[in-house]
Amino acid sequence: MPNTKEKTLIIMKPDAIHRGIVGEILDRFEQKGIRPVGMKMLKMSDLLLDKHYAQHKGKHFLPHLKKFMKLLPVILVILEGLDVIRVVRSMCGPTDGKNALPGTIRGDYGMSTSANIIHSSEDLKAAKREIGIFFNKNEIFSYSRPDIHFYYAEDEL
Ligand code: FUP
Repeated sequence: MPNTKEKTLIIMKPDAIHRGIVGEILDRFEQKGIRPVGMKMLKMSDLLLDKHYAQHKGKHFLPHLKKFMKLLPVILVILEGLDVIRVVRSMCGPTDGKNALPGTIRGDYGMSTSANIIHSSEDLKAAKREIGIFFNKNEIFSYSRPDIHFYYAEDEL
């Protein structure tokens, strides 16, 4: 059964805020037919970053990455849609902006590995874990767009 309610987390990083491309990034997802169902702006703390980047504990780049992630507030958005985790990752492009193809967010805006504009959850387990770090249940909304039948065929819903 197709799950049009699959959720992923994106984080628009300090470089996205600094460069004023938050609206443009969100626009890409909305145009694609992906729904934002939760959104907040916050300043990252060491506690939040240690939880979020738990799998990178001990890696040489983590101190630099944490410093970068605390430069400015970030914007977190929960996105929802069919196969949204995979689709959003492909729209973001690979980690290093230098390797990301034009047309992807990192490919269009970035030249770096750590200052790479946007984070998106890697898989279902990561999405659930990351959403749980930053959002309470009552901060996640449910609605459908009236044009949903023009984004998905009948047999995909
Ligand atoms: P991604 O899933 O594409 O965000 O990339 P990773 O989970 O591999 O990396 C998580 C974060 O660590 C990214 F923001 C990039 C950063 N990173 C570095 O800064 N240096 C590295 O060598 C690898 C990753």
